[in-house]
Formats: sequence, structure tokens, C-alpha cells
Amino acid sequence: FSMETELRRAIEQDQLTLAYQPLIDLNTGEVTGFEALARWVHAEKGIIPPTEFIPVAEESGLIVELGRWAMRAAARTLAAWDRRAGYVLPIYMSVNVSAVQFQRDDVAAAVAAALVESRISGERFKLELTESCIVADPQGINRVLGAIHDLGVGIAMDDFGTGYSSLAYLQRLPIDVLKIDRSFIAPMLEDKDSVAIVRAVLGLATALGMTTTAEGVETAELAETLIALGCDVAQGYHFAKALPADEAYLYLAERN
Ligand code: G
Ligand code: G
Ligand code: MN
Ligand code: NA
Repeated sequence: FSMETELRRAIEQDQLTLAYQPLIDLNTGEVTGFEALARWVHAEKGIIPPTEFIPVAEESGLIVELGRWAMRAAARTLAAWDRRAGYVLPIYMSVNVSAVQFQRDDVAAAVAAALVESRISGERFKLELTESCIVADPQGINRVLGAIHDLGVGIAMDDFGTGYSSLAYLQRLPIDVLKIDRSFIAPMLEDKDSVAIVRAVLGLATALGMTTTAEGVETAELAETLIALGCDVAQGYHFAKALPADEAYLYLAERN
């Protein structure tokens, strides 16, 4: 079978799952949220990473279903964790949305449906978009992001610094979080220029009223450096990789 056929079946038969990577508040050291990352558990091939199947989903249009599934699954997990804790946990879920989904689907309606289904308030949800979402259709994206924002759902710019979006969009669009790409974070300890770039991006984000998340934080020294620079949130292997839902819940329960 083609990968497209197999992926369609995987979505129908619930062979996709989400892994959850903790997002750490650098001021408190506590978990402030989780990024939901799709995994395909294939019967013969084992775990297929999203870098292999997301492009197939985008080309075939299956990304619309996959994206809707990811939002619903992340909202359900958060609701399940609340029940397990016995109270509304003070954390958010952050879900990736492809540029193709913004072109082909009503993303605001999709996220609203996921929230209603699990009775999760919009303030506990964020959508991560890449700069390619903006470049594809700046006017369209402005309207959609406005509608998403009206739900209380936060908007994070993913992989910031690697795309082609103009700084003007950062100012014009309702972006709440800037996620600084790990290609700028990882070399910081050896490379002064990376520190200068990260410092400048943190300053820009703060000036524009956004919070900042550093991706790819693999060491304690990096975390310390980012704290000194005033970065708000960190994500990376120093804290934890993306974990199955149960392990993510236990990580949260132990850390907070
Ligand atoms: O976890 P990592 O290898 O796992 O993720 C690789 C890439 O796949 C990242 O760029 C991430 O944003 C993307 N990705 C992971 N899950 C999803 C998803 O549910 N939807 C979309 N559009 N991208 C995803
Ligand atoms: O959506 P995004 O492109 O940011 O996807 C996050 C990706 O980064 C996932 O593939 C995730 O597994 C990966 N990742 C998360 N933390 C680290 C890290 O500390 N180091 C590296 N190299 N990759 C990471
Ligand atoms: Mn992401
Ligand atoms: Na990223």
C-alpha cells in the first residue's frame, strides 16, 4: 500500500498517538504546559516519526483530518489529567498546525469543537504555527488568528527565525508566544553570535508583549543562560523528551 493509504487507515483505526513534551516555566521551574507531538505506531514498521508522515499528510490533504484529530486528542488528554488530579490543572496544551491546514480547513471552528467536546477553556490551549502559514496568506491568516484569539486560545510562532516572515507580521498578528528555534539555542554556549541573536529576539518579543519559549534546551548550563537572559519558558531534552500521556502526567505530578 502507499503511505497515503496506510496513513488514512491509521487515522481511521486510531494508530496515531500523541506524545507530550513538558514546557518549563524558567521563573518557577514548574511545568507550565505540554507540546503535543504526533506519533504513528505502525504494526510492522514500529514508530514512524512525524517528519516522515506529516509531509505525506500535507500532500494528500489528510492533514485536515490529522490536525483535527490532534486537537481533539490533546484536549481529551488534558481533561483526563484534570479528572485524575481532581482539579483543573494550571497548565496548557500546545498543538502544531500545518500551513496546509490553515489553507484547507476552518482552524478556528476545529479548535472550538475540540474544546467544547472536552470542556476545556480556550486559555488552556495554544496553537503552534510556522512562518510558512503567514507567508502563504497574510490576510487570510490575520482573520483566522483573530477568530482563534477570540476563543481565548493562544498563538505561538514555532521555529522562529528559520522562515521568511517579515517582522511587520509579528506586530500586526495576534501572536502570544515566540518559540525560538533550537538552531539558535543549541550553539549559545560556544557561539557569541547565537547569544546576541537570542538576546535580540527576547528583547523584541518582550517589547511586543509576547512571551518567549526556547526550544532544544539540552543542558543545565543552557537553561541557566536562558534564565539570565530573561527567557520565560524552556523545552528540551534537559527537562524531558516527548512522553506518552501517562508518563507525562507523572512527570507533571512529580515536578509541580
Ligand atoms: O517530535 P518531533 O520529531 O517529534 O516532531 C517533528 C516535527 O513534526 C516538528 O516540526 C513538529 O512541529 C511536527 N509535528 C509533530 N506533531 C505534529 C502535528 O500533530 N501536526 C503538525 N502539523 N506537525 C506536527
Ligand atoms: O514543532 P517543533 O518543530 O518545534 O518540534 C519539536 C521537535 O523538537 C520534535 O521533533 C522534538 O522531539 C524535538 N526536540 C525537543 N526537544 C529537543 C532537544 O532538546 N533537542 C533536540 N535536538 N530536539 C528536540
Ligand atoms: Mn512545535
Ligand atoms: Na519548533
